[in-house]
Amino acid sequence: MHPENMEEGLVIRTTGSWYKVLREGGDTVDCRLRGNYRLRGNKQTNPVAVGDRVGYELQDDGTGLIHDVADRRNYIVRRATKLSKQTHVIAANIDLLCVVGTLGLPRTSTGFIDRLLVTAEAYHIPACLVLNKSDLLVDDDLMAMQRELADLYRSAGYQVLEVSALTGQGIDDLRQAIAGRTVLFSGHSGVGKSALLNALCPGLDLRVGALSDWSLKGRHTTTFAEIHPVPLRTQQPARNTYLIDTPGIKEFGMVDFNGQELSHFFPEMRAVLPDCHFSNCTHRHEPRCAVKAAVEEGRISPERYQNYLNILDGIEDE
Ligand SMILES: Nc1nc2c(ncn2[C@@H]2O[C@H](COP(=O)(O)OP(=O)(O)O)[C@@H](O)[C@H]2O)c(=O)[nH]1
Ligand SMILES: [Mg+2]
Ligand SMILES: [Zn+2]
Repeated sequence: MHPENMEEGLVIRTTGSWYKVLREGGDTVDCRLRGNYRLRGNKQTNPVAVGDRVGYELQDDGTGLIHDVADRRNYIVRRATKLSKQTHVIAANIDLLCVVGTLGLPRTSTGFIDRLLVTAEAYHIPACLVLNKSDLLVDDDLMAMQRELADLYRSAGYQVLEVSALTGQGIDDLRQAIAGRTVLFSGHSGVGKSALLNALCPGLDLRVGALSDWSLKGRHTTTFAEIHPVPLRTQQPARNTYLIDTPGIKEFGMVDFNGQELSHFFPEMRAVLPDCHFSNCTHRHEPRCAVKAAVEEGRISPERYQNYLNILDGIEDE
């Protein structure tokens, strides 16, 4: 190996055995993994994911050979298959998870939002909630509904941004929140993730609304998370912002934690846990439970508590 041919870069796309790696100067190199590269353990099906920083050897034909993958600050996974304990790393080294939801169509449930937020907490990824399609709040009832939803998550400790990709409402605030960071956008298909990315960065030109994730699967096309490096005009000095779209990924995998840990991933519950009488309290029906007391006194939302119980039941069923 010639050390002068070694370079470092950021993986921005993976397709099968090829990895598109962004170099310092802004151009990309197509890389493959060195043949004898070893998987770290066997729990994860893919050794390299978008967001990984890799060291590669530039070869005469212009492609690269990946020699090593830097330790990850964090990463997020989904199950490799529905029932398996093996996981597929969706993306690594994420600064912020934007959970995109809407009261328009397809309406997002708090149950879905909470599953994503819990996953972010479990993987040490800061998260915020983006409520898109605010232009569709055409009557007082809908407006009140969004205000309540926003209040629910603000009181749980999350930043909430009320936006519209269509009218541009709130887009400047969202741009401020993500500037200079690596941001993963997640949410149901159709909530407007691609439209939001386009609104944040005109010129990105992502396809909006055209293909459903289902029809993509129907054509046996596998979709992967992809990083879009974009310059945002808020940034002084100009640094890249890395936007990650996750087409076709419905749910992250809650694979790496157990029921005992779950309440730690609800920030407002975490704050009162030390006051539960039993240190292994599940906050279901144990006496002298500080979480239940906080729900009864209105300090923790009954809806978040119910979602906690639902997720707990799901974990214990496995
Ligand atoms: N009214 C309204 N429609 C939107 C907004 N954002 C996206 N849409 C529409 O919602 C549909 C799905 O958008 P898309 O960005 O493809 O969603 P994705 O599947 O989450 O990437 C498209 O028909 C968009 O035109 C918005 O802020 N307001
Ligand atoms: Mg999309
Ligand atoms: Zn308790």
